[in-house]
Amino acid sequence: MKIGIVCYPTYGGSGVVATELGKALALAGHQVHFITYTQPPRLDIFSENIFYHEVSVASYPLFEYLPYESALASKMVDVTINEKLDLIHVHYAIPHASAAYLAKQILKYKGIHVPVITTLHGTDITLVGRDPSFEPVVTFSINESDGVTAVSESLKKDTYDEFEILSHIEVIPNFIDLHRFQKRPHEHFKKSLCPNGEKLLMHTSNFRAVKRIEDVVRVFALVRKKIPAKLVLIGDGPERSGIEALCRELEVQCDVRFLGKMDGIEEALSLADLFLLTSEKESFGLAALEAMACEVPVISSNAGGIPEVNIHGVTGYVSEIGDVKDMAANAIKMLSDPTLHDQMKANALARAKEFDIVKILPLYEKYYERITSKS
Ligand code: GMT
Repeated sequence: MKIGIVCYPTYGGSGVVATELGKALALAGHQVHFITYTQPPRLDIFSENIFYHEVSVASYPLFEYLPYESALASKMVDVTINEKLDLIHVHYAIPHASAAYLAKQILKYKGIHVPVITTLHGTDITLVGRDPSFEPVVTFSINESDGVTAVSESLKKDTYDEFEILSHIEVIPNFIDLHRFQKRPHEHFKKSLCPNGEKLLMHTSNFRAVKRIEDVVRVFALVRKKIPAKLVLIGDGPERSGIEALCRELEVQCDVRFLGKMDGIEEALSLADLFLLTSEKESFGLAALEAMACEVPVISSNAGGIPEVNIHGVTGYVSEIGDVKDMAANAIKMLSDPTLHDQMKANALARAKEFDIVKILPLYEKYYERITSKS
């Protein structure tokens, strides 16, 4: 098939899922056309089946806000006509689903029909999409999509609860490339971070408020009172300086390292003894799955779809959002019992294997066939 993929070119989340899906589809023989405003970070390979179309928005003194959605719709029209796309798959509803609707209407006037599939990723529904400034457009463009998928059962439920959705939502969970995400022995690096054999706790995210990174630091401070430990925080974003201040306030700053945005995140994850994901909202928790694939058990909140990935008492522990005492108690229990810790590492890997891209890719291919043959 010839598939257009529209996404945000981000380091994590929906952008990574869309990029990795496109790469896997290309490997499976499909022709994949990425349509974004800049090259996605993980689109770093050469493949005869991958094409990249940049959306550029012409600026004009009148524009206080650049009309990206119009430029995106125009680019979708152009790519669909010239590359003869069979399907457009947009990731993250805002503004991709409504831009796709516009493109579809324009193409209809030209006698071309192209089905649109929208994949909902999380904050497009649970946070931003609910805002009155977006809600009517989100509802409309979801209902007008030929196919809609959500990355977890929890997100599907939230979508039906929050919006007046008339169409069926298919759950296709996120996935992992187990060749890339696997434990790699880097003992020398671990030794430089934890010279006295301290336990290494880790968190990766975009440092937005919704991640509740203050809970990560508070859990760490409680663990460190009982067990020698270090904390590594990977990523960057608006909450970073507040988190640095909290580390100083709790007097843990000398045991916390901020590594910023990293490309080879799997190298760092391989060093961790435990991964923390304390989010207030999380439709899936791809970061937790990446850690689990590197044999790292997860201490998490019970937000959204996290419990569909991290199984309480098996691959780690799940606590109520904000219950830092329970999270710390679980972390201490796991880290002070080597047998339990080893079992949870093995369980984490076994669970990650259930989300192997090799298993999930055919679900998307079948869904594509279903939607294109129906419309
Ligand atoms: O986590 C973020 O804030 C980024 C966000 C995105 O849209 O890129 O991630 C969402 O999509 C990911 C991929 O499907 C999910 O794994 C994340 O759980 C989800 N984030 C939230 O729901 C907050």
